Amino acid sequence: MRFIHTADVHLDGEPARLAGFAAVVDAAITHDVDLLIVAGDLFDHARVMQVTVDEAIEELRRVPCDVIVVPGNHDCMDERSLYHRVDLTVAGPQVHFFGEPEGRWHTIDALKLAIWGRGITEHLPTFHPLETYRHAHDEYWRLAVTHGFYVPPEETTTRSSPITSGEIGALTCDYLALGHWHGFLDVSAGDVHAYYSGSPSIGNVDIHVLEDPSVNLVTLDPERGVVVERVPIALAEAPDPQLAAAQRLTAISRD
Ligand SMILES: [Mn+2]
Repeated sequence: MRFIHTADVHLDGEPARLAGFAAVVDAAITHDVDLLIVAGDLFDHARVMQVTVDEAIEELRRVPCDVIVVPGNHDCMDERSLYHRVDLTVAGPQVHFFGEPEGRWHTIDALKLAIWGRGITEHLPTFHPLETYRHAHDEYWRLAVTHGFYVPPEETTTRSSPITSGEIGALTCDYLALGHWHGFLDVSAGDVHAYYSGSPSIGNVDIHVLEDPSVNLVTLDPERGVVVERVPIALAEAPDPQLAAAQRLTAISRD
């Protein structure tokens, strides 16, 4: 069984960001995967225009496999959330949205796969995305999907939605799909393969990480275990370097 993990698409009406998401969907089709995971921040903010929502739904409609979407901090499940007016599941029965405050498990029996997903309800230092994870589904491959700020071993943070290395190592899943950091990053701990995928749009890449857009292609194999490959995605149009630089400046000023 193989899946693609992406995050931090930040759709906001900017063509480069929609192109990034379209390239992710193309990759899911090309690699013929069984599942696509979007680990938060599919949208950039709660006030995106309906045309941007419709473009996202059109892309989700093209996905030929199951799709997991969890909210991030930019599209979090607070009282102003855009998900109170946007139902992504209208794109088709393949779309699974995880809006529950405590998270939930979802199983796909045909793949012997269980997915725990939880989005951000309030982006605060006191909100620990992994806090409500509970072990289940012994007999299946287990994935967890969430969004937050990674804290290495022996370190502490005052940043919002922290995910500590200790919390990752204490999970009982095979792979943890993370969003929030805009570059590829391996944060595996204990027996848990944990990764950030980075953002699929070059225009989103923050000042710390400037790299070609990619997704994580993950294979779950009974003999080889969890195999993670970082694969480049093909943008329909190469991003204009000046525009990309301007977008990076915008991203920095927003931080
Ligand atoms: Mn984020």
